[in-house]
Amino acid sequence: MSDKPHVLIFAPWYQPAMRRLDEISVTHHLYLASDKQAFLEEHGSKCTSIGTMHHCPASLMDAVPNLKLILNFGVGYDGVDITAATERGVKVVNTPDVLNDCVADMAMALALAGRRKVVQADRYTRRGEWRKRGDFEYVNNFHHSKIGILGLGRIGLEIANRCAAFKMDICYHQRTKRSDVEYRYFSKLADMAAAVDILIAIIPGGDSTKNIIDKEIIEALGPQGLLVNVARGTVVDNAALASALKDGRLGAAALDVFPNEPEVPEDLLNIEDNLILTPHMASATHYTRMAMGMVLYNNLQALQDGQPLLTPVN
Ligand code: NAP
Ligand code: 8YV
Repeated sequence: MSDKPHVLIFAPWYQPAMRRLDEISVTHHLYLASDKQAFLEEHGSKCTSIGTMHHCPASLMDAVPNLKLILNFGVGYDGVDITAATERGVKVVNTPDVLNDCVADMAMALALAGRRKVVQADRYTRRGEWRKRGDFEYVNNFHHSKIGILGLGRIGLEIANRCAAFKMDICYHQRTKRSDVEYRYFSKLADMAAAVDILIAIIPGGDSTKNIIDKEIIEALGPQGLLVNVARGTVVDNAALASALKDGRLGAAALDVFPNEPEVPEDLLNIEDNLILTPHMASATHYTRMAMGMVLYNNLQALQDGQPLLTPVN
């Protein structure tokens, strides 16, 4: 009989990385089951790990009585009930660092496209507007902009590195001032929003950051301002955002994340002129997704070998 650990897959991730996982484990794909209850009754007790992306409720942990480890494909784990896991003696691991460059690249792509209206200009050209109406509208510089990074953590620092190459004036807000960087620190998000041209959100989701970018912050950013959200959909009050974009109280926005994915709020979908939307793809390159998968693979192997976990969250 195989001594491979059994892993209950709640949400599957990048297929080539899933296939690597199959080398060292037996995977049970709950999301494919039509009768989830019956599937859990049949396979739950033999599984010692759950594989997921961002979400794992306490009820699922209870359906896996021999659970030791939750493998979270992503650095953000706001939907994993960490308290419930800890209470049950279950460890959670995530995938930090290996995606920093990739997510920072996407943040810059959205900021650059948002500021220079690249997507809107593409539509303008394809629709024959250039011929009919002449030159596309004039926009603001990207280089030399004032940029505010909300969350100067692992990914935020990589965004700052890229902004430096664009000769930007870089500042940041988070709860703790860093002692290892020279960038200007704002202890109040509203003050930073009022001072910058571009605000990039790259903080964790969850209750402590819910709607942290509210009407006040959006209006402080103002009619020439650009908001980029590559954090979590929950960090922005999206109704306030849609309203401000429609009547020009905010210049533009570019969003990679939404509160209830893959749903996108209807009032955002209807805004084209000053809003760019992407489907939560900031880490979605082959290389990075494989690297994320390998972090989980190595954690599972460590558990099997009785070695310390590599990226524990709790
Ligand atoms: P990290 O290294 O932990 O950095 C997060 C930063 O946010 C920290 O510097 C922290 O500083 C700050 N922060 C936390 N809570 C805050 C609050 N309430 N108010 C203000 N600042 C706060 O995390 P990371 O690896 O850079 O990842 C950040 C997040 O990006 C993830 O949690 C995830 O949600 C998101 N993400 C999205 C994608 C995507 O595909 N779009 C990909 C990867 C990650 P303080 O503790 O000092 O406040
Ligand atoms: C996702 C992310 O993991 O790491 C995170 O927190 O949001 C992304 O890298 C990825 O989209 C798979 O859900």
